[in-house]
Amino acid sequence: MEALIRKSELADLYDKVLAGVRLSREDGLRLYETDDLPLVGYLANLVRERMNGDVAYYVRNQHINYTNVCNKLCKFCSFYVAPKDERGYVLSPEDIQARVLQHIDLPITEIHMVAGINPKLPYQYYLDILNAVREVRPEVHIKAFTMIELAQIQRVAKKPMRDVLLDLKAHGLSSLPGGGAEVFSERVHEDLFWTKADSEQWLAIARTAHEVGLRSNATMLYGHVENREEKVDHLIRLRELQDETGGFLTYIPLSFHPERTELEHLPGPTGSNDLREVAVGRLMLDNFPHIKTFWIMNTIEVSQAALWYGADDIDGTIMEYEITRRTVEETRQVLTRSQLVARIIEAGRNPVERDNLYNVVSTSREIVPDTMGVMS
Ligand code: V47
Repeated sequence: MEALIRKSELADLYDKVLAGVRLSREDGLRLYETDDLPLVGYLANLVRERMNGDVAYYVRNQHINYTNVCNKLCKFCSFYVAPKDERGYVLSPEDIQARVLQHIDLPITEIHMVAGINPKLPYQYYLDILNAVREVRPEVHIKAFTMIELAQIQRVAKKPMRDVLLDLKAHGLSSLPGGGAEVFSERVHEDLFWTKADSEQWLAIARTAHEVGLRSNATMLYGHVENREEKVDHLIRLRELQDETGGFLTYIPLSFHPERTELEHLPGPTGSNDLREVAVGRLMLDNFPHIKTFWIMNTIEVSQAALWYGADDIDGTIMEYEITRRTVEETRQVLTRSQLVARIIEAGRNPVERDNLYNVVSTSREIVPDTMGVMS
């Protein structure tokens, strides 16, 4: 293997990776351009194993999307409906409690709560829905509100972002998800999501969150109209902010699903694209502790391979994921703990259940047969 790599076009990157030298913008472009995807994966796996050994993290989590009403009209999104559309919904604090109570018997450690930008919701609503979760499930970590939602929450709060974040924290917010970053490019912003906060604002909100002690994730949505330069730029800007704050936990490349969006004519990413994004993310983001392959978007099959291409986290059990469901009816996308553990073991990795902040919850390899759809 060593001899083969020495003869390859990426030999100099191999030396850098072995020596722990940071990869440059030019290196990032070469990782996207090379045909030798297995070698990119091999390099990413060296970093992955150095940072996280053979562990593949997963979490028992529940997703709740509190409203589908959104005034941002992003071309890549199939989830939203415009304000005044009769299909719009808003979950009340009581509805949210009912959703949480549906799964109260399961040892869920994280609730992931995000939604559209609904201009009708007052500041108090956001505090109330955090309280609502905390009342019925006080021990659970609440990961909620993307930087885009936070920009809206600040708008209705009419307070400095720092104070808003401290309020939300006092009401039970424990970390922030990574959504809403899309691709940090003025060109793509103008084309696909021009009404939404741009890269400067996204990064500024993340900085403030990290400063008040809220850890966050970061994403990049790929496979639509972006180009390689824009993706490398995105990764470098995330890396620079991480150098400053150290507040990012996980990077999650998000595989674009064109179905039922304004970009339905696009083919969307392939499995090879998905693996490359995981690998390039691992190699460029040398200061991010974790890289996640989000199995709902990447499929569990590609995610198994991604565990050898730089990913050390596969996300979770996820009940009812609405953002990229294939049809309106199909909202229930679930793998039980046993199914996730079995898939991780089959992929040759060591399953570790984590909480929101990567504290180890369980290292059990027990696989309980799934009876009648009951989670185990
Ligand atoms: O911000 C929207 C993306 C994001 C589509 O932090 C789409 O642990 C694909 O950020 N095809 C929300 N993606 C999801 C997200 C996330 C998911 C899992 C874990 C975490 C985490 C964060 O989904 C949005 C947007 O970038 N998105 N539409 C689509 N058609």
